Amino acid sequence: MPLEHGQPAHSDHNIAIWGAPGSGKTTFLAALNIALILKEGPWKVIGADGPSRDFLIEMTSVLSQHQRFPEATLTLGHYRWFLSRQPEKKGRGWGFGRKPSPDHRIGLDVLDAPGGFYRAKRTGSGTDREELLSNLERSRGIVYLFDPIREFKDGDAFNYLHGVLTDLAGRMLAKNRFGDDMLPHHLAVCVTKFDELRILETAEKLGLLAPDPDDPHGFPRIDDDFAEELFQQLCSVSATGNARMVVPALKQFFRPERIKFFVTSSIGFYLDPAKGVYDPDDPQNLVPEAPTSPGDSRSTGIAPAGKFRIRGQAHPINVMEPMLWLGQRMSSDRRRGEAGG
Ligand SMILES: Nc1nc2c(ncn2[C@@H]2O[C@H](COP(=O)(O)OP(=O)(O)O)[C@@H](O)[C@H]2O)c(=O)[nH]1
Ligand SMILES: [Mg+2]
Repeated sequence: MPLEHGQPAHSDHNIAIWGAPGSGKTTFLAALNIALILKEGPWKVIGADGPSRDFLIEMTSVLSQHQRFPEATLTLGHYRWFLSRQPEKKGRGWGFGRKPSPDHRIGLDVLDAPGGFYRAKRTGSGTDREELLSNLERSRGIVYLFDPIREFKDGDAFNYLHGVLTDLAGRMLAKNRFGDDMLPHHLAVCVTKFDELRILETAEKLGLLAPDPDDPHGFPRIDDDFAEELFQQLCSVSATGNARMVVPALKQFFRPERIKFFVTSSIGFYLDPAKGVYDPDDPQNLVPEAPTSPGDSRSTGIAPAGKFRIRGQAHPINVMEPMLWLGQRMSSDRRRGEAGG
C-alpha cells in the first residue's frame, strides 16, 4: 500500500473495520479525524490517495459543519489512510539525526461496506464480499463494531458476525499457518452509540459510569477494564438473545490476550457552548432531523429527512483509542517478527 509520494506502509499493519449495517462504521470513520483534531495530540490522519482524502474532507464537514450523519453507504468504499505520529520534540526527535521510528505510521486500509455485504449467506454479493474477506485476511488489526441499540430491536449481530467469522477462519486456518488454529489478528471490540440513553442508563445502573478525569468538559466514560462487562450486559438484553453468543464466538477464534473492549461514541455527548461542561440532565447530542427539501441531500451528500441529526459539536469518545491500541499492538508484533502473514 504505497503512499502516492512516500514510503510504502507495511501490509501487516493494516486495520479493517467490521460490523453489521447501521452499527456506525461510516460515522466512526468520519469521526476519527475530528477525534484526532480535538485531542490536540501527536497523531493526525493522512489520506493516501484522492478518494481517501475526499472522504476525509467531506465527512469531516458533514459531521462538524452540517451536523449530520453520513448517508447510508451504497457502494463499497475503499479508503487508504495513515495515522501519522509527530516526532517527539527535544533531544529524542528527528532533528537530532534519529530516523522516525517505523511505529510513527499506522496504515488504515479500510473497506466501508454497504448493508448486506456482511450477511451470513455467501450468495449475492460475490466479488465485493470476497474483497471484504481478503481485506480482513490481510489485516492484522480489526475494529469490530457492535451496536446495542440495533440489537435491542433486531437482534441480528450474531448472524452478521458468524458468517464472516466462519469464512475468515476457514480461509486462514485451512492454510495451517497458525499452529494453534487461532486467528492472528488483534481485535478491538467496540460498543457503539454510548451516548444513547439506554446505554448510558445501563452503564449507570451497573455503576460503571465515571467522569473522565482528563476531560475538561467532564464527559462520562467507561474505563476500558469495565467495557467487557457492559458489553456482556448489553448483549443479554438483545431482541433474540443471540447476542450472548457474540463474545464466546469471538473468543473461539481470536486469542483472548489479543482482544480489548472499548465503549465508544462517534458523536459523544451534548455540550452547551454557554456552560462548557457536561450536563448529566441534558446529555443527548442527537435530535430528530427537521424535514428538508429533496435537493438538500443531493447537493450535500447528507442523510434525508426523518432521521436524526447531531445537536451540537461532535465530541467523539474512544474513536481514536482503539485505532492507536491496534497500531501499537501490531508494531510490537512486527518488532518481534511475528506478523503471522
Ligand atoms: N446515537 C448515536 N447514533 C449514531 C452514532 N453513530 C451512528 N449513529 C446512527 O447510526 C446510523 C448508522 O450509522 P452508519 O455510520 O451509517 O452505520 P454503518 O451502516 O455501519 O456505516 C446513523 O445514521 C446514525 O443515526 C453515534 O455515535 N451515536
Ligand atoms: Mg456505512
